[in-house]
Amino acid sequence: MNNRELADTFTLIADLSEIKGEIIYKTLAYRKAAESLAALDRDARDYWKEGKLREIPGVGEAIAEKIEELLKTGKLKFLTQLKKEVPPSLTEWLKIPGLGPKKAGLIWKSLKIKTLPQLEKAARAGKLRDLPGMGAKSEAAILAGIESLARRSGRIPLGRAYPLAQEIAAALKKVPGVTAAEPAGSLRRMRSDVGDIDILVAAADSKPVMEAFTRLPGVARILGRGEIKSSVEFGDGVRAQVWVHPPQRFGTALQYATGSKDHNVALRELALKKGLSLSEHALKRVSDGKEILCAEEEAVYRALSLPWIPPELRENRGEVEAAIAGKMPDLIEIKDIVGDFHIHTTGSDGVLSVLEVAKAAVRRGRKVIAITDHSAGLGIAGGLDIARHGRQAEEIRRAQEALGDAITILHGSEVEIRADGTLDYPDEFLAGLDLVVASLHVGLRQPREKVTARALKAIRNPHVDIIAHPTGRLLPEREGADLDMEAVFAAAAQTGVALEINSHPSRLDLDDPHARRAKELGIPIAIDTDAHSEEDLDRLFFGVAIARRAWLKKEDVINTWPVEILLSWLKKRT
Ligand code: DGT
Ligand code: CA
Ligand code: ZN
Repeated sequence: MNNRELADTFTLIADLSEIKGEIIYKTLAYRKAAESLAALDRDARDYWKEGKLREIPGVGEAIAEKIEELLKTGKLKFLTQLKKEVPPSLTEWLKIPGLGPKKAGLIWKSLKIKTLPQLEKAARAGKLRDLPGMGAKSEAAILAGIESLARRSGRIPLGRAYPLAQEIAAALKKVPGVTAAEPAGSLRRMRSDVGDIDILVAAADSKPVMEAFTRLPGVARILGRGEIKSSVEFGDGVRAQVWVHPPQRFGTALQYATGSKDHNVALRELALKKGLSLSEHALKRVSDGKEILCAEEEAVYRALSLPWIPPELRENRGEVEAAIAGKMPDLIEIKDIVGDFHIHTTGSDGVLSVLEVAKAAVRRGRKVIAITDHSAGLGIAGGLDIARHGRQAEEIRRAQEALGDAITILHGSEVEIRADGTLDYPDEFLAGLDLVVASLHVGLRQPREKVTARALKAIRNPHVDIIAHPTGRLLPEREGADLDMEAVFAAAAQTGVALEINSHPSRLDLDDPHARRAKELGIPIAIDTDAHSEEDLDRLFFGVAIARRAWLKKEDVINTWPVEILLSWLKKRT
């Protein structure tokens, strides 16, 4: 443990003790110790070795013993016990402006809740105002605090960051002397949201690159400018940084900057076992200090006797082990996709007619699509009632005739799961449709049992083929419903319904951990665009990226199946 980690540990002890209701002078002592550890000029470990821990300001006998235990074992029995008494998730609450440990403790003990979403829910439901010493005013202040916290966390949806990163890279590629410019970081790993944009540039001379980078259109502030690295902030608060490395070292630099940090740590450990040290600049033989330069990223992995690992997998979720074992999954690619089963037209809230959207799909190589306009109950989207749905059949028939065997157009529906758990159309009607997508748009904030029961009911309806955007989350601001996902997965595995990865960058729902779990359970996955316009069809790219992060292969995804196989699957599902 270093000084920073020691300091964080004592701050945590102070926070938890204070929430627990410990007397104030004790918690103050922990805070004082944390402060002096953070400000210490030398390693606390040196003080310990010299037997001088108690010379650190604010460190008395009890705290010195705790530091010693932490340095010796990396753990602290006292803290383990404390965490059993006070849920550590409560410390999240302390980041909310206007919510201190005393109030946090009161809310936790009286309402038996312990997470931030639970707190937000309780505040919205007006359950905080009646607690002793609170009122409607402090409840509103807590809600406002939660909202400002969410704004401050400031992660950027991939859908905003990705195009910007491509523009930056393209602009930097044009700078004389630049041989490569590639996005790295979480964006290259295709996380659904990113903290900032990292760009790697290969050039012998960094000056013109930094010059061009800091003058990019839209740059509002230059946060730092150096020879290797510069960072800027755009007008909307998005931050980007660029690293410049010599071309012969670009491979190691790109590998490093792509991360994730945990993946890099795993690689470094593997390198050490092979007598190599790996840094962002080079691989180095530990025995004689000789550098092995890698101009390409593949060379870094090759030097460690590994195949190149796709960036989407680099989260240290088993990819290094799989690479060592020669078991890298053959990940799904966008070219594998032949179908799109969630598409809107002017029948509800889309902007294209059936014929227009079908032609646009043909241009993108799709062989089969389902037209799934909203059902009538979703008033906001001008859904189809049964009579209008019937008239749409005629429009589909004409479009099919016009396009011949270029594409198969299925007539489906995106049927609303109502707040009471029933579907918007009766079963007899659903039975006659080619394909049924069911989704939750309303009542997303219902309690866990209720909203889960609604999802399960739809999953168990034999006419439903796909559950769209299962959690209902909206990036960046709206969390999904409080679903019991294991129950959802168990029901889906049982009925064979497909769960969707919705490709819209503001959804990307299922997310990758959920999609991976679903695959493990043998649940078919759909990757759909939920297109409302032509450009939405191109967003499939994001859905496929999430699928790759979930380790999905071609065969796991129903949109890759040949049309006949898909049709026979649908037929079996009634
Ligand atoms: P973000 O921006 O929060 O979405 O996440 P990343 O993964 O882009 O992380 P960022 O921007 O802090 O750093 C970019 C990359 O730099 C990261 O993916 C891996 C590398 N990196 C950063 N810090 C460390 C570190 O402490 N150790 C190692 N091995 N790599 C690091
Ligand atoms: Ca980043
Ligand atoms: Zn939709």
